[in-house]
Amino acid sequence: MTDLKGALIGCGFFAVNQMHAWNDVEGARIVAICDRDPERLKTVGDQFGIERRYSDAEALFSDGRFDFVDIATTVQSHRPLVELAARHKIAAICQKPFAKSLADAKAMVEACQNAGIPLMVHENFRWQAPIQAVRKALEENAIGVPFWGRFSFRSGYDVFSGQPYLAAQDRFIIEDLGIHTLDIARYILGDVRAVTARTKRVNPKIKGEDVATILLDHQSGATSIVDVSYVTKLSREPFPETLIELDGSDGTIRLTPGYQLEVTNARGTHTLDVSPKLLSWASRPWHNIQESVYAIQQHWVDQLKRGGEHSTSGADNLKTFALVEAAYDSAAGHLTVDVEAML
Ligand code: NAD
Ligand code: 89V
Repeated sequence: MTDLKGALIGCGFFAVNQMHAWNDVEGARIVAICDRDPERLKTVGDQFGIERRYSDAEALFSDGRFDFVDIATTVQSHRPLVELAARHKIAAICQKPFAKSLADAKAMVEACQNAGIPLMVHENFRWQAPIQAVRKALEENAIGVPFWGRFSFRSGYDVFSGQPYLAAQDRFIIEDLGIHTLDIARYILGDVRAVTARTKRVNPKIKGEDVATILLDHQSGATSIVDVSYVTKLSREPFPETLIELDGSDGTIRLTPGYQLEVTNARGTHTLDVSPKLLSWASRPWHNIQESVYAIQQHWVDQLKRGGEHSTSGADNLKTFALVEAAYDSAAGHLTVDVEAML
């Protein structure tokens, strides 16, 4: 079968990982790129040998000759670009955060459904090797029925050096990072009924919140805590590891720093090294995220070819995005938010 042809829009900080991953993915290649910043367009075009270059997305779509689009711009442009893809009936991947609001996200899903095109949100964290290993242990019934969980990302890493725009956003850690952690919580313990959250800004140099503690009531009856911080200075900086604790009817799972998976049950305690691979183009400590970029992009191609639903389809991601909005509403009003009523 011939390779699917892709076009990538947004040649910024993170898109370089996506371009490297497209080189590794089987069954697809990038044939055109677009960025309104000429320097970024040139840098990425030269680095990856892409000749078809556009400064305007409308011109890219008018020229066509590609099967899917990979939207790697920041959130402000996600809705117009996804709707542009829908108008041209081109299958689309859209980076997280999917949209500025749940209303926008719902409109984007509807536009793609009406156009009959697949839409996947690039929500890659659930594709990290350690997260997949936790899910596998649960599926193998290693701890029985889980009734409690904690999904924790606490770091002092200077995330603003690579992504300076994050310091200027009214909403920061839940919208940018917590969105991944909330998605992992859903992926591991299932959909959520209600959210209660508290937030704080500790770093005086940024605009949004950099600490959040979120209590989730899952539909299964399990309870979990998602806690995220970018102002936590530890003896060993764990960025970008998500740590997990799960208690089940027959045992416990702990994903501990250094990518160690500890499973305790009637058979005793077994510890497994679930470290991500260091891909040829990857660099520590980002290799965990970089490997998951490759994994989600391969999944995109595999599901497109077999006509299957994507794990983080637009429709699926509405349920994660609702948790983000619910967390902000809960923190602002000091109330518990009914998530099901939002969907
Ligand atoms: P960036 O600002 O470095 O890059 C965005 C690029 O898009 C810029 O070069 C900009 O000129 C271009 N652009 C914006 N609007 C455009 C438009 N309408 N047409 C053409 N070009 C346009 O941002 P970034 O840090 O690379 O982040 C991009 C997205 O990736 C964000 O949504 C961010 O949240 C997400 N991200 C995801 C992960 C992850 O692990 N999934 C990690 C980092 C960033
Ligand atoms: O996913 C993101 O958008 C990034 C990072 C992984 C650093 O939080 O901001």
